[in-house]
Amino acid sequence: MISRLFRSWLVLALMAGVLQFQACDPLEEETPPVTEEGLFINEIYASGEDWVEIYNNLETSINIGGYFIYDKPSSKYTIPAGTTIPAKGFIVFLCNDLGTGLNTNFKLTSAGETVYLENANNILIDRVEFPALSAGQSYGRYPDGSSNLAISGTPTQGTSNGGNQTPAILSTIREPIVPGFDQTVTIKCTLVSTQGLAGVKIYYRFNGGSYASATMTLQSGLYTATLPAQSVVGKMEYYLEAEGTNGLKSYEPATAPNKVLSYLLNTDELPVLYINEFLASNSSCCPDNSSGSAEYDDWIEIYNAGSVAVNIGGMYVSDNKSNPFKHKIPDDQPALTTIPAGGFLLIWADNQPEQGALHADFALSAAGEDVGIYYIDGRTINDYTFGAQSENISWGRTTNGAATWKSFSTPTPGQSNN
Ligand SMILES: [Ca+2]
Ligand SMILES: [Ca+2]
Ligand SMILES: [Ca+2]
Ligand SMILES: [Ca+2]
Repeated sequence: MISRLFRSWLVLALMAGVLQFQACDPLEEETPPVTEEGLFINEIYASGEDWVEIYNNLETSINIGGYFIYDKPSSKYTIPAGTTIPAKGFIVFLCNDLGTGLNTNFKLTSAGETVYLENANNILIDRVEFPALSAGQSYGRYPDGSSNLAISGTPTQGTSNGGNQTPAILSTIREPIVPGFDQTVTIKCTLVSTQGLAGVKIYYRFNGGSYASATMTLQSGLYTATLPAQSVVGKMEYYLEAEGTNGLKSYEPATAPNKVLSYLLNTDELPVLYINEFLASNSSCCPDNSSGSAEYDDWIEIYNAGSVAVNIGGMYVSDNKSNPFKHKIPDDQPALTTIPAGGFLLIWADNQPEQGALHADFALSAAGEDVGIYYIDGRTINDYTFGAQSENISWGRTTNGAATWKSFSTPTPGQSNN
């Protein structure tokens, strides 16, 4: 059908002698040209309090009332009348769904998308496709209004981006992920770009006090440092700093040292908890009603085989044994997260942590994967690797806490399997 239409169109176009292939290609999604108007989407922040900064590169102020800013052409936000940007100045739109004043009617996704700026005559004047951004990172033009776009570790909301971006830390690895006593710990990181990088440092302290620092050196492509072994119970806190040759610094976590990375060395006896039953493919078994409507979500049942109640707040659940810290159970709602001796607790694996303390930010794969519960320091309390699962049939221990597993055509979420 499409190819027949295309052929008819081609014939008509050739007959008319106006074959402008690029502008008229019916098979391509419409990507209108950008008209140079001296205005630029100059910087974008998309992880948390989202915003878009517009820069006026002209020598005169410009009234952008009636212009449009949007991430979906079907829902454009109209910039209020009278909104002006001074010569060589900036204006910031908060992307928060409010849809009034300098608050747009859309939010941005930290996974990356495209933002558009259009004038009052619906002519596209700028378009920026940004990549995935972590907390504390922005994507912008260096220098302001140029075509050089980069991720920076130092957002400059409403002010000049400067000549160079600050090197941004892309990811951090800890080896081992669950350190033990008398063990050195290696921290590695990668940077978004090493352009304009002066150096990378780690700051660390054990059980409070002031931070010591060490230079991270490039080893096998990763900036690497070793934290000293510890022989006593306590908490190691650390954060990373990347400094640019422009003197600007960025941090991981972005708000360090207010927020830092950490690990615990702990000798608590582990509670006697079991992954007792789970359902990885739910279409009609048992609804999660937390949102007010029935959601057929995956779930995990935990059984407390011990003789005392256990509050799992501050502990972790995960669907990946190599990442025990995947989802932390909130530690401020003990009434929800305490399992009585001999009792059961249901955690929804629904990727909807906003639905409450008993909702994990992962789901279970019906093709099979891991499911586990881990102590506050990451030590394994109990985990299990499962194979392919059937719809609405759970997999559980028989009897509660026992080593044998079987399928349950009548699942018992939050109730005894016996
Ligand atoms: Ca800026
Ligand atoms: Ca849910
Ligand atoms: Ca999963
Ligand atoms: Ca059960």
